[in-house]
Amino acid sequence: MSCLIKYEGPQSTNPFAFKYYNPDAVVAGKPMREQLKFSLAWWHTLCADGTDMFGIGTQDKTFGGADPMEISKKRVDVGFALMEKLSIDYFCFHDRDLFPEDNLTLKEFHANLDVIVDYIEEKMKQTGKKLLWGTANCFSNPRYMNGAGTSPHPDSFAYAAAQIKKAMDITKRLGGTGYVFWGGREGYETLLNTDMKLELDNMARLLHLAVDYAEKIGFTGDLYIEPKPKEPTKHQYDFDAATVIGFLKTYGLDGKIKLNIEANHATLAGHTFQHELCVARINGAFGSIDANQGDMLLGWDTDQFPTNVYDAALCMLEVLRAGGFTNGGLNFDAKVRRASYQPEDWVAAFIAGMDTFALGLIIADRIIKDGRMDAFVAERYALWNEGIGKDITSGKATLEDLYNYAANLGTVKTVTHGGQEYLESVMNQIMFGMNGN
Ligand code: XUL
Ligand code: CO
Repeated sequence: MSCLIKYEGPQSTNPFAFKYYNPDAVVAGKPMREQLKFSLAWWHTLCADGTDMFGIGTQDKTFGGADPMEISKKRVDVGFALMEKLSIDYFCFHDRDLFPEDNLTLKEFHANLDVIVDYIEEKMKQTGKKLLWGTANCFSNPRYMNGAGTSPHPDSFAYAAAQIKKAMDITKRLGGTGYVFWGGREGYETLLNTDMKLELDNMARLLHLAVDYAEKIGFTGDLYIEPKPKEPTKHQYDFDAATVIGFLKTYGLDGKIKLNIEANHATLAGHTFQHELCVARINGAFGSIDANQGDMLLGWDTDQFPTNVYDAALCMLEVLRAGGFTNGGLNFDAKVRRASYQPEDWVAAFIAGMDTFALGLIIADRIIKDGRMDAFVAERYALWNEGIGKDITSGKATLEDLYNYAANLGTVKTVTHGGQEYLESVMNQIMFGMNGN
């Protein structure tokens, strides 16, 4: 585990070297490590053991520990060693990832959590690793079978509030720059038993309480909702970026909560990753990213390590257009396949994901510098800067004006062309380089 994964360049065939991720190389004005801000997800990397609906775990994540406290500390040791080895600067966690809640009372659970947080704080001081965001798992325990903020039972709501308070305290204490709300079971299975209005009002109440508390304790990071359309519930309230933005506006939470966009959640919603990022960006709600990918032949959240360079390039294009990350980053909310049970597989998975996003960044920077895509789009919409186009965007033209204008146009059969195929070939040329490499 100990030796560092180094950048060896695109010619290298060493499985344990970066081919494209060169942490200190400057791309688009900043070193790659600052542009990409990679983060390790505690739950997948240090807890998930490959268990699925059809079989027990294939990967030992006890790391030689015997009891929950020892296992939790070993996870901290391995997590920090892995971050060091891979030059990953950040990590993310759910409260339950740090210590298993099992059948403990809230007080017992939090007392154990404090021991682990002390241990993590010490490791952070030694290594300089940082917390990207924290969150509370308000979906796994049976008390959340109907949701947390949207449960018909107030005890579920109160318990979730308590978990969120503690997870925010920990996030603040560890200097985290973000806090995520993923509405795990905030949704419904059937409207036959559901009061949708009350559930949505209550979800907003819980978020308002959290926003107020973050302000009260002086948490200066960003708060994010992570949209997801389905799984675990059939109909999740945080369906996609547009739905969440509408919800935030309805309940006076816009400007207070941004978005954490996950690639696999985007595709589950029938969107591209780029679409979701673009919706977030143009609404001033772009915050952070859960980097992974789904499988187009499967309809569920496979959380695979991202290896699709095309998608990563379009993602990084949106990130650069948003001005880059501020408090957010690229969190690998991704797990290896069940048969990738060896620690070498886990390292290789991160190398694949990090190289993919390094390539994505390099290509996105090239797209911007090349200028043909932006010039094409500017030209396509140029008529909005003059004549009737300008009268419409400036608010000068009335409906009657437009009637009179249109009445004089005669038949209109051809307008602006799309040029999609041309742009797709430009994209290929930029991806593979003007010299074919
Ligand atoms: C679930 C998911 C979560 C959130 C944090 O699909 O993405 O791990 O990222 O709760
Ligand atoms: Co996620």
